[in-house]
Formats: sequence, structure tokens, C-alpha cells
Amino acid sequence: MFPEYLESPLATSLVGKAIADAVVEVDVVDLRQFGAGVHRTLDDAPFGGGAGMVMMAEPLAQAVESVEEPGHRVLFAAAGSPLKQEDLDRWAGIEHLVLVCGRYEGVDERFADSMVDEEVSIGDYVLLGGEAAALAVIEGVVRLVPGVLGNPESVVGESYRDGLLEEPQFTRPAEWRGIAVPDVLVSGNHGEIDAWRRRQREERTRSRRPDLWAQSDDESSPTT
Ligand code: 6SD
Repeated sequence: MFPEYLESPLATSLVGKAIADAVVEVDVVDLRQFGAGVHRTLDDAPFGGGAGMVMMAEPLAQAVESVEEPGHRVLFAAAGSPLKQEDLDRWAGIEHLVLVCGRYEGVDERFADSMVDEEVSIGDYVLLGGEAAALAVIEGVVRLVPGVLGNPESVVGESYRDGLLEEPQFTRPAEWRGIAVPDVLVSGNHGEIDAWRRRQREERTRSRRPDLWAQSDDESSPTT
């Protein structure tokens, strides 16, 4: 419903460069052109009553069908299954993705059931529409496309390497507003640095993401 919402993110930084270099292509479809009647209406009141409006199935169906290359269809909804890095890894290997962005209280379930392959949520909070979620997916997928990032080593789902969170990072100056960087990082001892980083990742994961920690290999190993 708001194609302009996507403009600047799609023109900025590495996503903008990937599109400019034709490494990826993103076509934005304005739902309004498929709206009903002279007002190009996209929504109607919910059957059964209740507050808010629901997006009608037919304009969404026509918008999806207007896409020339058939693709894997993803719909964003707070009630979708939680989006994971492995979904992005999988989608990065698919030639054509169709990302459907609803607004209002949601979309007619018949559209979701008959024309969508996967319904996903980018987190347990409520947005106004799917556009921000689509942008998150575009960033997460585009960075996996070969040639987009300079260094392919940084592409291996690094935040979820071994199922652990990343360690804290520091750069110059070595002392900032009276706060020094951890001594070990300026020690030059790479064995100790590696061990420190591993411990930091484990501690962070345990305290910040007990859900990830419970699934990690470390958690279940007898040495920790
Ligand atoms: C009706 C939407 C589409 C409204 C959403 C997705 C997540 N994770 N939270 N909220 C959302 C998506 C909300 O259009």
C-alpha cells in the first residue's frame, strides 16, 4: 500500500549497490492499482464484526498474479512462524521471492491459505504493516547473495555461529571517556584472545538468550 516506504532503504548502502549493479532486482508492486471501484478500495469490515479493517483477498491475489516470474510467496504477519536465519539462508537460494506486505488488521485468510507459501513473523511485537518486515528480509537475503559482500567468510550467519551470540567488539581509542578496552584484547596473545571471546559469547548467550543457550552444544557439554 505504501511503495514509497521502501524507496530509501532500497537505494541505500549495500542493498542499493546490489540493485544498482543488477546483482539483485527488487520490483515494488503498488497494491492500490488492484483496488476495487473508483476509490481503488483495498479493505473492508471483518465478517463477524470487530474493530479495524481487513485487506480483501482479490486485490492481493491480482497483485501476486501480476508478478511475471512466479516465485516463492512469503506473507508477513505477527501471527506467522518466527523468522530464522535458516529461512533467509534457504530463500537466498531461490531465484524469485514474492514478499507480501499487508496493512490494517490483516489480510483475508482465504488469500493467505490459497496463495501464500509461508507466513512469517519478524518478532513478537506488533507493527502497522509488513513493509518493515519485508525490508528486514531483503537485507538479510541480499547480504547472502554471492558478490554482494566483499568477504564471503563474513556471510556464514555469523550472529548465530555455533548457535551463540557474538562477543563484544572494541575499536580505538584504547581508552574512551575513562573506560579502557579489556586488557586481553591488547595483549597480543591470540590464544587468550580466542578463549576470552568464546567465554564472552557463552556468557552473553546464557544471560541474554537462555532459549538459544538451552539448544547450544556448549550448554549440554559436560565441560561447561
Ligand atoms: C497487517 C501487518 C503485517 C501487520 C507484523 C509482523 C510482525 N512480526 N509484527 N507485526 C505485521 C505484519 C503487522 O499487516
